Amino acid sequence: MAVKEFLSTRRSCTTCPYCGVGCGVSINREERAEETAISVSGDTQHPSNFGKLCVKGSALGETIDERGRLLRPRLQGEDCDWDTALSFMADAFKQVIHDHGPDSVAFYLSGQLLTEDYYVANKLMKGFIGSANIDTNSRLCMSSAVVGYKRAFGADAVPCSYEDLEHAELIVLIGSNAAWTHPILFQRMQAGAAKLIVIDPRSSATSEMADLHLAIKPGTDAALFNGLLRFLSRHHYLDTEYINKHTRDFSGTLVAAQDWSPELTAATCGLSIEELLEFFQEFAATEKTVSFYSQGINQSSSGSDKNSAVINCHLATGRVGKVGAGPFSITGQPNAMGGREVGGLANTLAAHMEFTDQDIKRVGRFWNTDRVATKPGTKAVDMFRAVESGQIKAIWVMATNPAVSMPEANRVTTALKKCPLVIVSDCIANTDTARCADLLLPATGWGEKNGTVTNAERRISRQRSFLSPSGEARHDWQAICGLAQQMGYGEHFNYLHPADIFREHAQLSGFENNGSRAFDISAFANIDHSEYDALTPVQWPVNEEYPAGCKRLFTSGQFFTRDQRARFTPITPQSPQQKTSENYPLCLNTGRMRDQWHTMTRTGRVRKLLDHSEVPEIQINPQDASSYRISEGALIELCSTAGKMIGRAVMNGGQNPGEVFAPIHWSEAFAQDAKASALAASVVDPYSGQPEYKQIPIKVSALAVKHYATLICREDFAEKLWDWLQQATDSSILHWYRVPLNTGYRYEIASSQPIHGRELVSKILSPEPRLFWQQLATPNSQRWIAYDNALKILIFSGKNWHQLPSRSQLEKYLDIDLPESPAQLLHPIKPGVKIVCTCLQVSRPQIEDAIAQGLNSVETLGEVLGCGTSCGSCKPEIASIIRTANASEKTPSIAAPIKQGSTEKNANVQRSVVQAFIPE
Ligand SMILES: Nc1nc2c(c(=O)[nH]1)N[C@H]1C(S)=C(S)[C@@H](COP(=O)(O)OP(=O)(O)OC[C@H]3O[C@@H](n4cnc5c(=O)[nH]c(N)nc54)[C@H](O)[C@@H]3O)O[C@H]1N2
Ligand SMILES: Nc1nc2c(c(=O)[nH]1)N[C@H]1C(S)=C(S)[C@@H](COP(=O)(O)OP(=O)(O)OC[C@H]3O[C@@H](n4cnc5c(=O)[nH]c(N)nc54)[C@H](O)[C@@H]3O)O[C@H]1N2
Ligand code: SF4
Ligand SMILES: [Mo]
Repeated sequence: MAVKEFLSTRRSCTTCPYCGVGCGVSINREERAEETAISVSGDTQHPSNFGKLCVKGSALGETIDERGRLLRPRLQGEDCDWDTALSFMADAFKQVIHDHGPDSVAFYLSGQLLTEDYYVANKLMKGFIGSANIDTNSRLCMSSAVVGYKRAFGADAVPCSYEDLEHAELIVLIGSNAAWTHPILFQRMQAGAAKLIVIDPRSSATSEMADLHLAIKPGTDAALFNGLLRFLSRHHYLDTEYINKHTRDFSGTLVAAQDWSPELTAATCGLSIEELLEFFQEFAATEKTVSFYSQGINQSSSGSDKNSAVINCHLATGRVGKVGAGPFSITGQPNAMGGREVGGLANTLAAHMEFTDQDIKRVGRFWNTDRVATKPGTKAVDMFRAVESGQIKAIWVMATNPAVSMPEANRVTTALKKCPLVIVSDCIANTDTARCADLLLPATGWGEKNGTVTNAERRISRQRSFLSPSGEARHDWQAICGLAQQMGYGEHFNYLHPADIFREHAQLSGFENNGSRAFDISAFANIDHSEYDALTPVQWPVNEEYPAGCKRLFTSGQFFTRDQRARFTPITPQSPQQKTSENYPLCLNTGRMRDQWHTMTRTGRVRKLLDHSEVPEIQINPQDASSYRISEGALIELCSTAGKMIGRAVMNGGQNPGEVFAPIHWSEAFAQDAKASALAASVVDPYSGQPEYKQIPIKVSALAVKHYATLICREDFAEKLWDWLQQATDSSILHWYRVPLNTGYRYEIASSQPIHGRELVSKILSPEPRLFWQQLATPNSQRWIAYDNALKILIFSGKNWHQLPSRSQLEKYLDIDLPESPAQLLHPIKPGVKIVCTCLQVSRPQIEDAIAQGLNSVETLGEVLGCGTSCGSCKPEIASIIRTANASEKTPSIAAPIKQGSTEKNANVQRSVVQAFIPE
């Protein structure tokens, strides 16, 4: 990737901005011909990844160009300068607060902010505006885990280290698809010797690699762990000494679990007694057990209790704070943990302090303010409800895309559009949330930002800037301090560098702490700029007791409760609040794909990351598909009480009948009606406020598509086409999605009417630019090409999706010189293929061929084809293809591979006359 202004001289070390693994990234500057280029590789010195990167991390270099970036502030749709933006904002905030009080304003933040951004945002809202209406997308992600830890340990503190995954003899993955979502950690697990047990209703890349997969009924994890607790007690696996010495409330908790016999538990969870007992035995007998859990239990209307149910089993066996053992909640975002440290959640104050009189006064003393908020603010779902009802009149959304990711996403979008003042800070211009903004503020992105993040094992690492800001983008902390200054709080926000903020954050963590709060990095209370620049990754606490950081917490069995004992929590398992019914008979599970990050604002720009899955693929059991008359690859519509979503059906025998899986990544910026969160009702856990995203009752039907079209075009037409499609003036368009290419876009359109390419384009581009058109008609398809001195638009339409040409081949036409006879480009092309290894572009058919020739292991396939030898993220999928191939030698497979592209080679194509249109 060629870059303009590279800040450091040669090599620079930073941290990946995606998942909570927090891999170290090494940036190398290379001088090539007349340009500076950078290359990205894993930082071999970083203790989280030791030089490895997954596919998303490896593609970071392709996300840093300016295409699609928001480059200057925009007020009511017009560019403006920062002074105008900040004074507009300050005046509006002051006016709203004056008229309606501090709780009429809100900040909605993100686990993708740096700690320094987060710290000043929290200080401004809770310390000076005087409201706690500041919440974050971590509410959707980690808040049930926070409740679980606080209940048990008296602090939001993760006991384990990544190293424990290597020391463990058993790893129980509960509601985690780590092979895709925490790939480098998953590789570390596999490098160790631990047995893997996966608890997940569906088969995933992770369960493919497991020794035992418990495909439980959705939402039944609490019953499973209550059953385990009872089993541990009945079969004398309790660590009674630990329970007596270091915990409280055990007997009541055991009583609550008494009814959960293996029979009842197995029936509730939909498991056989044998598999249930196998899990119980393994857990009971393996001292070194790590439970590794994530959204499968967090995103639940009883997520807090599910977290507690898991932790109960660890306390009961004394498996906390020991090498290779512990309850390990795994954070999703790169700085979810940092947000929890500074007080990004509406119900905590700052530096692990709460809304108690003592803490409110303490924070007030430290910040030198008498305006500290005195009560918790609104949690995310309530916050957007308050925006809807008009209680909140001004909201600043930063580094998150709630119009896509919140439950009832369409309702949230409408609420934002209605809200008198919406400010959105993002590095990308055209997000669904940005389109609701009155004021858009350009933020620096990864590579430009400078600060710290804390990963899932409490490890603080530096994100370092190696590029100058794009356009007029500013760091988020600068924008926040800019507002604070204009609002009259300047002396409290006069930081010159993120190191100044980090130092204050470290001082607050140690302020009147005396061992009472887990989060303590007071060893950095005097850190200067050069020490901050040189900071190496370190796990908190970092204080007098642990000057070099601390790997494992609670090793002495002492916790942050008043009596230093951990607490058991009695659990009564609850079923999901959203229940299937006659009208909504299927249970929708939503989650992540391997190569995309959330709402795709960054990963969606990298062409090769779309190869793995370029459209929302909805996984459905073949039995369900046949009862709803859905065929492989058909466009289907999912409807819930809250909304609808469209995607492409993928038959998957690893998906239980009655259950459907949809990816969360697509937004209006990429496809029509493709937001999974539009389907989720705003049902939340009563303690954490985290939404129930994993069990959404839906119905499904096939779209009545009569015609399909593939359209390749250059950038200049793409945006107009997008605007037109978004306004949906043509009711015959049933669905569209777009794929960003290197030099343009590809659109896929499904319609209830025949699609005439030239007419379609003339509707959109009026007046139509002077282009030359040529058309080719075959029995199965209509094709058009438009060009001047280069190819501008290419359209293939037809009745059968499978008969449209290879998209990847078509895309290449944008990068070649126009042939002398442009109509040549209308001729048939070979079918497209599914890419499995994104790094080395190895396709599924290539792998299948090689297996047929006798290469029967991931390693040998890697040696011959190269697949899986770069980042390794695709290895579970390769293993699964080998298994499918081996199984299909015996029986026909139910999980049919996805077929793309045409079978035109065999079709009897009769060419009709090529007509040339030349505009007057
Ligand atoms: N590639 C990629 N990686 C990511 C992200 C991304 O966007 N893309 N996002 C990051 C973020 S922010 C997060 S929070 C993490 C999330 O990481 P994960 O939690 O691993 O990801 P999900 O796909 O949301 O869900 C995990 C699994 O929970 C299962 N599940 C659903 N219902 C239940 C249930 O009732 N019980 C159990 N036991 N399991 C259930 C789902 O089938 C799914 O396989 O990923 C992080 N990593
Ligand atoms: N149905 C369903 N919905 C879900 C989930 C689910 O499993 N199912 N998972 C939930 C979870 S766990 C999460 S974490 C959320 C994620 O959902 P979001 O947070 O809404 O998704 P992102 O795409 O990560 O949004 C981040 C935005 O910040 C921008 N950005 C990136 N870096 C910066 C920066 O430094 N500064 C600024 N100002 N902007 C920046 C990006 O361009 C992007 O627009 O989705 C939640 N929603
Ligand atoms: S596992 Fe991948 S996405 Fe996560 S931090 Fe490492 S490189 Fe980034
Ligand atoms: Mo998340």
